[in-house]
Amino acid sequence: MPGSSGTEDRLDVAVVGAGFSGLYLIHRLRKLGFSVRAFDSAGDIGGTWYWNRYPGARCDVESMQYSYSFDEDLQRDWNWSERFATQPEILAYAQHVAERFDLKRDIRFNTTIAAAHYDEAAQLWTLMTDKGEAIEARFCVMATGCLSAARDPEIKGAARFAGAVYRTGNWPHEPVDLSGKRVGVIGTGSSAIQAIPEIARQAGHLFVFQRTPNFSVPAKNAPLTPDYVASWKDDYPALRKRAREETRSGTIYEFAVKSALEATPEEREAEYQRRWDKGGANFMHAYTDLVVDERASETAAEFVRRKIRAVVKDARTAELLSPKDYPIFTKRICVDTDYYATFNCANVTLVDIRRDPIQEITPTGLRTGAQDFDFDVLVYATGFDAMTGALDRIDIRGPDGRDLRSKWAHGPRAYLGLMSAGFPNLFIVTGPGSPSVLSNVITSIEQHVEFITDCIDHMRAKGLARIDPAQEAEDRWVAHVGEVAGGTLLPKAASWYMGANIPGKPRVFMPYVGGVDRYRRACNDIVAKGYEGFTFA
Ligand code: N01
Repeated sequence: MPGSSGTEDRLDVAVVGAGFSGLYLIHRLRKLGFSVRAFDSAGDIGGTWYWNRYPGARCDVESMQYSYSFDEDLQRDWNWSERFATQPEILAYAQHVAERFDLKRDIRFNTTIAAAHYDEAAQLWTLMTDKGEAIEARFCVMATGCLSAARDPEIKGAARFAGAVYRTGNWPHEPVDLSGKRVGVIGTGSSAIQAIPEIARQAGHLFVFQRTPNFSVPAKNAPLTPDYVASWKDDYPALRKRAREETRSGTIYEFAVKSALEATPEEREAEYQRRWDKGGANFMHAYTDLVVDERASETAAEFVRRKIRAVVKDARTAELLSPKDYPIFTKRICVDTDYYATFNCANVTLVDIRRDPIQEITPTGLRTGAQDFDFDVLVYATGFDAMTGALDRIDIRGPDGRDLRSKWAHGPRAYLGLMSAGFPNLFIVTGPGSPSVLSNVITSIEQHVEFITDCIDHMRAKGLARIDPAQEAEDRWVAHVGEVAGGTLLPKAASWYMGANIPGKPRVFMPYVGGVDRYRRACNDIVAKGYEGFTFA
């Protein structure tokens, strides 16, 4: 590749990313005897949990399930303190894993991979860092994450703001003191919904600029009790197996057995209330038809709207916070602590930028059509170029020079979300077309890492140098992903699942809605049939 200023050792596998995918890849590949190195732009491990350090950042999957299951001693030894772990605790867990398995010696930090080109004759990927170094590897695995390309919206005047600017998706590592400050937050997605109550506690005044309200359920977070921990640890292998093989989400919830429309209004009310009181995303599993039937979904949506009206004292603010133009659960459900109640605080103002859009950012705040807002600190909680963004930032080229960006210009195309035809020996962990963001992502990561590493091992055993999905297998899978999504309400929302949050991004439903159980069976079946749909050389 032109511009190269030196070559590292030739690796069996180069891994891009040192989050939960990258860490497990290193561990597994090393155990199989392959040479592997991971590269990450960050200064340390953790991926998403390295960058998203905003106040209030936590996982919305329960700690006992949001962790690796591949090593029984690891899962028994680690002790989570709360039902929903904080970002620092999850990062401490990742550090523990890295130390326990001595993973950091095979990671290069502060290293951004800018390009990856495949040389057919040499059967090698050459990865180019942003500093112009080249790394050669037989296989390249993109462990780049689904929500890792944070984005600032393009708003006129943004560069002129004279105060401090922070981003939830790339929060400073040093403490940020917001006490007494006037703060403006743009965005009301999961990140903002977690950050807003915490920021409101410190700020002199907080302006929340909301374009689209989100549905949020209470976390009811609490310290874990020894009994609850024991109920998991005593049966961890079986419970993990169940989560992997028998659930759609890779997480054990109380799964519904009945349609919302078959239940009486009184039964529904009691069931929604029971789940609301228990807290967390378990709420969305109350009935079987909540993501497939709009009338069923509306019963859950109206329950949440009534809760908002009951909590938020100002009726106009309550109405603004109540989503009405998309079915509940078609955007990722948010899980909060005190979000709606925060709008009762005298120092918090909700600004409806749907009706009165932001015109520009000014040196002292921002201006909508009707009003000027002055603040000292601006927080972008404006989300990510999800699922494809991190890959799009790398110049990935196959043997014929064709780049992945052009191939995916009308939407991502990948067989099982794992490989894209025309890009041999290039794997993607939790790529578009896999359950990924619709699941407990660590469950999905483990399954993908195991598939990929087993495949590379299989190739070594059979003396095979090159794997590429067949175009027709990929086309069939992409059509299947679309069909399954089309059978649900999910494509009805302008969500990041659909690419709708990025101007100009094709509107394609990207994750696989079929469930991790069904997806895993499909993968296993394909392997059992000699990697059906893949071509080897
Ligand atoms: O991002 P989002 P996020 N002008 O895209 C608004 C995971 N996550 O970082 O909807 C004004 O959801 C945008 O408005 P609209 C989780 O999967 C998990 O919050 O486009 N506003 C929206 O309100 C989640 O779904 C956890 O109208 C603009 C917000 O910014 C995913 O990450 C915690 C705008 C973006 O919301 C992403 O969540 C946090 C503009 N130009 C995140 N552009 C947990 O595990 C965007 N917005 C708990």
